[in-house]
Amino acid sequence: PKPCEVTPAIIMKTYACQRRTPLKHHNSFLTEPLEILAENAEFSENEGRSIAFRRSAAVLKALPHVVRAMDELKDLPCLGEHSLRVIKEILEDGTSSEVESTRQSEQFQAMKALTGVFGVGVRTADRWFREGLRSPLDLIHTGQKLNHAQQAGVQHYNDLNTPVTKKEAMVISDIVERAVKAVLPGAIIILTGGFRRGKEVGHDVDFLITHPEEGAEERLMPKIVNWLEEQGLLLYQKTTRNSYLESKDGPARPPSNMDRFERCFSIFKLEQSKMDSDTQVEASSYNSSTTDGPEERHSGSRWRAVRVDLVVSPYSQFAFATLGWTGSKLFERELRRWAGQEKGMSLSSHALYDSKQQRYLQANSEEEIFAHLGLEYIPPSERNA
Ligand code: DCP
Ligand code: MG
Repeated sequence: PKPCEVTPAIIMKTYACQRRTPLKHHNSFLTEPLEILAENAEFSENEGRSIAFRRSAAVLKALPHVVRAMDELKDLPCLGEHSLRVIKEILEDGTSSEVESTRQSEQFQAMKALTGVFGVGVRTADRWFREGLRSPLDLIHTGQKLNHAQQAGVQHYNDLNTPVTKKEAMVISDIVERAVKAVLPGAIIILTGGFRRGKEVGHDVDFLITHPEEGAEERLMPKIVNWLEEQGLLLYQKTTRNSYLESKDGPARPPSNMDRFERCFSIFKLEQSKMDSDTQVEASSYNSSTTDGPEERHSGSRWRAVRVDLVVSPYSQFAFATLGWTGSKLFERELRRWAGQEKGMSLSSHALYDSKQQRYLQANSEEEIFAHLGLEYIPPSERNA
């Protein structure tokens, strides 16, 4: 597809990975409603529809100005009929009736509340919804059978749905750095995910860990986890082993978008200093339905639960892992789509395979991967598609 000219000055490329998308943009009044529809489509497992809304929103995020009229959109890519209808309604009336009725619907609200429990996916939430459950408290009251992750998810529901601040992410960075350096000197740790893109808050904190000596990182996670557990810093953890080497399912692309690194899904117990905890106590009393904690949370809370993802990568895959874990999710998806559809290549968080040359392309940096893909380098702060 050809890029389209909007005004003489603006060229909007088709793929989100060809564009710079800053964190703060001019059209939240349009992108937020479109993302509600995307989320609702995900709740009904309609992936195509959800991606279409997300791509529309991403185009508007990349515009350098506020959209005021429909004719400003006529040459932009990715805006489907349905998205255009929603945008038109918002420009004319200030709101979209479809978006507002979705937002108010019992199903959307229940799915949002139930998938907001750590360890609960769309399938499970939908089954519960059809059984008449509407909230995490309903799970407790009806005595639903929950796995360990979900039990932790219900127990720490309020904390885990309170955005993690940059400051909290930095405190956790220090802890993770201490843990990793204690069990493997010389290891490299980077903060990835939304915080690497410059976000001020996140739903979790993501770290990628490697070591310059290939192989030194093998089976590292259990050691990190032991160290953290000995210090009493973990409320929950589940470690999965690296299955990339053993996997025989072909070049670069695992069956799902999930990668196969050694990984730990965890919930940290984050101690809060006296000063911070005063504001935190106020914040948690503000959340009405409390399911949190064995400890007294409203009077004497000195800690909060925070979701932390740890990923260990071999050094040779580190650039791919860094690119794959920095996001945004749509940016990642668009990178893989670009690689496949435009370049005949297959990109994952482990490797880049060139089907024409029938070989893997090595890279030591994100810049080299963009170059292999024939893309202009986009820094993390501009990957907020
Ligand atoms: N990622 C991905 N596909 C997945 C899971 C993760 O592409 N199925 C990548 C892109 C994400 C990054 O990993 O940006 C981290 O995932 P998060 O869910 O933590 O997303 P963010 O960190 O971007 O946002 P949040 O602030 O919600 O944590
Ligand atoms: Mg994250």
